[in-house]
Amino acid sequence: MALRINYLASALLIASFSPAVVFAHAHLVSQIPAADARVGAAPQTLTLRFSEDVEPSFSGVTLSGPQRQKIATETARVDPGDNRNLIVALQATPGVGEWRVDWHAVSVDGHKTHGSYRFHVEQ
Ligand SMILES: [Cu+2]
Repeated sequence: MALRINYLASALLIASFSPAVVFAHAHLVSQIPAADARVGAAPQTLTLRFSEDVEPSFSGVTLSGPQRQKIATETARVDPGDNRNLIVALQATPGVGEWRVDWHAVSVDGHKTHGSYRFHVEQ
């Protein structure tokens, strides 16, 4: 009986310390450039901030331009100190116009999420 109670207590303790593993999906919280932003300087990298830690090797973006041209990206990585920040370096500079970011992410609990947003590069 004591053993069983210990087991339950341990399970509860583990659950209370790892809510991300138990519940969470990685939802996009914010991004740089921000969704619907009009930026004067074209970005060299995209930073996507998620609600949970993400696995960079299973997460990334597709960047599509005003003429549906695509800009290739480097392999996605995360901030060394914060696995909620996905950082994607661009292999070329986006020109003037509206750009669409289609993102996909896998959180540390293995769940997949995806979505898209746009930003605008001004002259
Ligand atoms: Cu999840």
